[in-house]
Amino acid sequence: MACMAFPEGFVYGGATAAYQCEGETLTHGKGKVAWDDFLAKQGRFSADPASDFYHQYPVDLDLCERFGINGIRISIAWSRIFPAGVGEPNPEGVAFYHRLFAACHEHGVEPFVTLHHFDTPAALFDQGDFLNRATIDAFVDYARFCFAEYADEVTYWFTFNEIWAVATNTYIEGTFPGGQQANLTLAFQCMHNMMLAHAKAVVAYKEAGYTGKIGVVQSLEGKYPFDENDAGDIQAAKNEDVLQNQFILDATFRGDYAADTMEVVDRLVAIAGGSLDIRDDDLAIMRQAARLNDNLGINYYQSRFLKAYDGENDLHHNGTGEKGTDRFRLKGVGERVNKPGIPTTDWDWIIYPEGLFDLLVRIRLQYPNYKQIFITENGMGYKDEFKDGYIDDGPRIDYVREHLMAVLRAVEAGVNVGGYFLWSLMDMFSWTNGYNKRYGFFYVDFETQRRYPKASAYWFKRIAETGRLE
Ligand code: BGP
Repeated sequence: MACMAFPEGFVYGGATAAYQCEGETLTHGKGKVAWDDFLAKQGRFSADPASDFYHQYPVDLDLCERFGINGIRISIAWSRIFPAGVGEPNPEGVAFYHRLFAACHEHGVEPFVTLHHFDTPAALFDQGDFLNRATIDAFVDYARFCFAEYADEVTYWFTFNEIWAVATNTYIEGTFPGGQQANLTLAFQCMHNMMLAHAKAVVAYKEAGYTGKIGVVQSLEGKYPFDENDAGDIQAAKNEDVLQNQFILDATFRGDYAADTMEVVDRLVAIAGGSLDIRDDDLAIMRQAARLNDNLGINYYQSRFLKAYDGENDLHHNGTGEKGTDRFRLKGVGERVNKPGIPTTDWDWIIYPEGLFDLLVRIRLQYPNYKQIFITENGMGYKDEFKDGYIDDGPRIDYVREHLMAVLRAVEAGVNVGGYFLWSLMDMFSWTNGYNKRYGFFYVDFETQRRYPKASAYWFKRIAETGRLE
């Protein structure tokens, strides 16, 4: 096989998120998030102590250093800084992230910091989360505080993680706290309001004269018609593409919504009922931010094949790893189907690296003002087997290799990609799946909190050290 080199300065990273790894969810002055009660009520699993990153971060950063991982995605838990979302900061929380960022630098691991990873403080969540415009202002105040507090420690900022995931899991699939199903209107409104909050934070960052880089992390998927010659399937793919990809990409890079985007949005909102509140003032600040974004984070796991669908809504989330149980059929939007011959994970995620290549090239062509892209998450949920400290995660290695190949092909095609972060650095809590869905380079024994490098960690180390994919 050809030997392919990564660009100069490429970041070889691992990703984490505060609520999924820190533990100490209600201690050290941290305020509640909606997930705390939601998970307790569900009774399936808890995010305490998760991977105990609050205490184990020196161990994890040491592993990064030893395995050539020179970047880490970290999110700040908003409610650790402002327990009620607004008001007085919690000094213990503020100090924790100073210690964490200092340790990153001691180990030569660049922190890429996200301000919001699915964890709006409960006090704000209960008042409508981002559907309530007061949350936008609170977020921008929190962002300003973090920019000032950590200016000397953090160069790479992301405002939000996966605006689409918040919207779909809260208002379409109903798997997140406060979940509703098939409310496309609220999903679009949520995405618009979060993109407005992103824009305001970007403008605040740049106006204050900071010299670091700022952007947003979006979760994108390739959307393909099941039958390329079927007009209904083609339309279904377009519907899903606008819903998940194009609406937020327009918001990110244009600062408004193109006519062909709004044609689909208006049709889907008409099916769902209600109307959208998108104001001229919103678009003015979003257009300003669209010119200022430094980078886009893409989280890519899978693509979808769509068939036309006009039956009743029928949604079931596979949160157990029982293959073949996932269903997503949305009236007037489409039905997600598997394509024969294309592999899926135990959680029914379609493994399709070509989709990543297509998305990267598309962004370069459709949004030529993008500056740099980081693959901020990619990885494979897998039921890793622990055999006396040895974890052979060959399928994960294959998955990552194929996706890195797609990245390198896109780079060759002229796309500026600055780095790749595996989801996840070490095993951690999965929001709707708990602990048997593992993703890490490092196996975590959740009883003892000991870490064990998996085969994929050794494999990735060689890539990070040589800068080449063999
Ligand atoms: C992304 C999230 C992560 C992570 C990952 C894997 O959407 O940003 O937080 O959880 O997906 O998803 P899951 O845990 O549902 O398998």
